[in-house]
Amino acid sequence: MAAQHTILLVGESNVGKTHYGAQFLKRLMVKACALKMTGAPTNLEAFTTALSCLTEGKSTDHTPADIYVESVWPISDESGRYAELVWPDYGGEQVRNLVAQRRIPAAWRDRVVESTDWILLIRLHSFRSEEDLFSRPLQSFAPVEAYDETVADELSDQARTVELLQMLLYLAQFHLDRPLRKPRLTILLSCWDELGTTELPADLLASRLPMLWSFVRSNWASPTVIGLSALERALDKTDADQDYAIRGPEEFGYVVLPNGEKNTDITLPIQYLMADGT
Ligand SMILES: Nc1nc2c(ncn2[C@@H]2O[C@H](COP(=O)(O)OP(=O)(O)OP(=O)(O)O)[C@@H](O)[C@H]2O)c(=O)[nH]1
Ligand SMILES: [Mg+2]
Repeated sequence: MAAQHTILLVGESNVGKTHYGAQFLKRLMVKACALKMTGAPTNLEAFTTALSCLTEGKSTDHTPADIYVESVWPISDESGRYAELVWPDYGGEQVRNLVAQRRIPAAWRDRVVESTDWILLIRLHSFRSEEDLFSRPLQSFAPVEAYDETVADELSDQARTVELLQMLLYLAQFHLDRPLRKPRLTILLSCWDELGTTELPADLLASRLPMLWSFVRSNWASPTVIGLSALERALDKTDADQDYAIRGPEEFGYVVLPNGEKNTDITLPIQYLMADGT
């Protein structure tokens, strides 16, 4: 029987959700990964534009803010486990609005409750890391001078991400008296190629976003942090990358596994979730 893996793929605008979805699908279609497509995928429309742009060596557009679509891909892994992967694509503003408006649309609540696995995409390169308690020594906080209300009202990117997880956990009504095993949490540090680092993904997250990392580790039994470069390099919307056009987009992209090993199979984060049972 096919286990259903409904992925709650959470990421704000511009973190790389659409390009990862398209590259993942392309790998499945040309069989360039350990996962196999075992039946007909549905709702591929969400990714067809992205797929044709990538084939030409171009990047695709921002997903409109009001769009939410789910594509269903029947897959199996090398040990014969089956799953139906429900992969969403949507405009990332929706995620930002959840926190900003403190209101959860009913459709998002259902998604949270029904999801089996949570994947959070964070693009560290575009994270603003303001000075806060976690980035400077304590003594530099005193004395308090001018209090700038315009700045004070706005959460830092890091605080907003913690707030988001907090809201999702509350919605799903988990008992947090013990670290969670289900849903599993995978954090993908997207556009890894931009970071130019050799650090382990979890170490990088811990040093760049210590408050988020501490929150995650105290609420999940075994969170996984993986570096993801779905494209391997920056692409332009109009100026085609010849290597892509010649070799095909499936020749590009990699993940950096928790132990630091680089692997070109960008479906590995999902294989891990499948191997862990349902
Ligand atoms: N360098 C690099 N750029 C990437 C990578 N993945 C995506 N990008 C770029 O990042 C930008 C955002 O990617 P999208 O996939 O459109 O992001 P999104 O999360 O779908 O954004 P919304 O649709 O606005 O929610 C695009 O300009 C991509 O070309 C990557 O692995 N490396
Ligand atoms: Mg998108």
